[in-house]
Amino acid sequence: MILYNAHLPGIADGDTLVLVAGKIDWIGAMADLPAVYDDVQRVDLEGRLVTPGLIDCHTHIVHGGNRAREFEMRLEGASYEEVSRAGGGIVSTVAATRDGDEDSLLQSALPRVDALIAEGVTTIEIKSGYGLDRETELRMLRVARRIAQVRPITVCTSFLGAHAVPKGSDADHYIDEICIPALRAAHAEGLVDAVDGFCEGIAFTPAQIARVFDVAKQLGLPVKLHAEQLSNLGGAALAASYGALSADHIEYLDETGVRALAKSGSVAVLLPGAFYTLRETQSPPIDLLRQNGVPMALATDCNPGSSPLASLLLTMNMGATLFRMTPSECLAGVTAQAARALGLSDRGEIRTGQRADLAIWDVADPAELTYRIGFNPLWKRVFAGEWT
Ligand code: DI6
Ligand code: FE
Repeated sequence: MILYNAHLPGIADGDTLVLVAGKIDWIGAMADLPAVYDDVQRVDLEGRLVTPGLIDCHTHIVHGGNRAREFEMRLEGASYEEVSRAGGGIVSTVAATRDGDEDSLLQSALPRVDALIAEGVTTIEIKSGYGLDRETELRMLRVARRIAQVRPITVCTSFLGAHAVPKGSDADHYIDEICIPALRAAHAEGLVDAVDGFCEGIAFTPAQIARVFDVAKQLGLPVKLHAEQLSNLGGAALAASYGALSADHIEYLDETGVRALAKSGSVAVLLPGAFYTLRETQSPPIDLLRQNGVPMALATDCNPGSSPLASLLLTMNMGATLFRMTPSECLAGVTAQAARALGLSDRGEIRTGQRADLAIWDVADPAELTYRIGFNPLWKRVFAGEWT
């Protein structure tokens, strides 16, 4: 397929893309189109903006139930940590997720997935972490894989067994006797693309996370970490020492942590939806990340508690307004940098050889994607060269 009359920012004189066998085969000016493409079907984009398909690199989109009641408690003044210590929070979603079978978890996740797709998302990451037992952790990951069968998107899975300590359990016992064996079982079933954890006072210590990461390393799986969200336990530096794909949240990250990420080449995944929902006041160290050349991605963190957000466009707006990221950083944060956070080198950029996952927008200036609130200017999507 030939897409001509396209607005391709940053590509000098380029107004045409040729897609062949699911990939970008040629980019340039229509006037220079090589004759080999003479018979290929053409579509006039009438000047519309073309970006890579958007990538949501951090979601908990598969989960049972909702936490609207907890939302009300927080409006009445309870903090996220207080709710969590009172038996609400993550462990209440665990009960609802254990109750759901594969089909019901799939049916409840799909409307959220479809909301992302409607805004041009073509790749999403999905974590386990609301099972906290072997059976439910694996079920969540199977549902994540099924999403990629019933929708045209790519799904990358992360095993997040180390998300919370289940009610009545001891954290060390849980890590060694439940979480790590579940990781091995999920890996054996081909369900795991990466391994994640939650390093925090209300979750796991760096030493406990390190035990999970050691197993990930043995299995040849990349790691990432929820780090420095509510306090600084040195989680990002720990993740960096394992060559992590990313450190996520990182509101409380200090300069030592930023340097560690720069050295390991890990991506800083910023989650303004959680910052907004929890009314956090400590912003991630954006200037330090910039100065140290740490790539910044943005993601929804779509989950029922701290970020009930299913819009990557709104996430971009929040990245700008709450974190003062520039609109071009926001766009790179949901394309090239998000791809990097997932270890995917075949997508996220408009470049020859890349997978033809594209979003086509009815806007003149790419900054419009970040600036409007609650408005979706998507015109069409292309998944691996196919219109939808
Ligand atoms: N941090 C988060 O933002 C999500 N998990 C985590 O470790 C929130 C999960 C939840 O509140 O259900
Ligand atoms: Fe998260």
